[in-house]
Amino acid sequence: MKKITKQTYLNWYKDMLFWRKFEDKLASVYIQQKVRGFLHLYNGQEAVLAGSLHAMDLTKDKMITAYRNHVQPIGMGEDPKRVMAELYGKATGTSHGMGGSMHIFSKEHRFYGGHGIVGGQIPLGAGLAFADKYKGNDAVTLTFFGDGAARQGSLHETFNMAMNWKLPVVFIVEDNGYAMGTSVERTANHTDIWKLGLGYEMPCGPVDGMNPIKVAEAVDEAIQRARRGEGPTFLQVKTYRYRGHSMSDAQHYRTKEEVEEYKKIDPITQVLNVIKEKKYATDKEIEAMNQEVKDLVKECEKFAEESPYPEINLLHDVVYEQEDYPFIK
Ligand SMILES: Cc1ncc(C[n+]2csc(CCOP(=O)(O)OP(=O)(O)O)c2C)c(N)n1
Ligand SMILES: [Mg+2]
Repeated sequence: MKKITKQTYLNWYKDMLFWRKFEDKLASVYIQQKVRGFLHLYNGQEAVLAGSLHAMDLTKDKMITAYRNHVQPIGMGEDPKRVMAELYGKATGTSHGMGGSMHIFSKEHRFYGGHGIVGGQIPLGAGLAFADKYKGNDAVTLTFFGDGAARQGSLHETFNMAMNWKLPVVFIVEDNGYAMGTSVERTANHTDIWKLGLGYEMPCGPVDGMNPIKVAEAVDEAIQRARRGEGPTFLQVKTYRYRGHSMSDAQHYRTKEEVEEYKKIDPITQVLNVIKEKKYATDKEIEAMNQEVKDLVKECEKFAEESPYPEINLLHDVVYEQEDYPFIK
């Protein structure tokens, strides 16, 4: 694995803080109805992404996830201004403003969405990996999904085929404890989701998802296994989301105390504590990073605010059309 250095910690701090503040901004402009539709935020889960990105080769590896998908493309290299503009429904967005919150996509940076159908991306992730294996590309696909999605039947069909064909894919369940308001405890007779891999003899296990180092180590091992041609791995990464499922969630299913407990092991605080302990940055340098993050979020907001809406004619460009389609007159 790439060494975890002082620079890694500083990058993790700045990136995770930016992702969090970027989404805090989204929450506030959502209330002002500048962003419409659904909005599922990632606050609290940042270490899963930070650790995974550290283990990936960003020149070739791929990523696919569900609808909690605003910061992953940024991590993969997409311009955050374009992501913010997409959420505003503006023409400068990643899909010209026609996808919106749940459908961020960046083929250029190998980020394949952004999927609203729970678990829909599990077979798609295996499909991306199949294509790479078929074409002889040395790439691995990281397929993320939630604890709720892990209970979809398509997971089993996908796991079977992925193991049978030894596809270069890493399946990562981001277990944030809840599927909307339904806790993991309520949907199965045990909470060790990683054990679903055992039935397929797929290497699998649990991971501490509040610590980017733990995530990086586990994902690195899985990626190396896939690169050696030994097939998939299934990781249950235990994490937590601080905000509601989506913006309209009264959160009656959990206590404030529970949220506060997780904030004590917040990934950003954990990384900042190491930076302070090891004197990787002075208070002044940390303050400068905080300011840089604030400025960048502002820049994204300004870009989205000032961008135009797409031309109405663009709508026709994204509708499938085939003149000789045989089934309609
Ligand atoms: C097939 C399908 N069923 C139901 C829904 C409604 N739905 C949207 S999100 C969600 C919960 C999924 O929870 P989880 O997989 O744990 O992901 P998280 O939101 O926690 O990231 C449900 C049931 C849906 N979008 N698609
Ligand atoms: Mg969940």
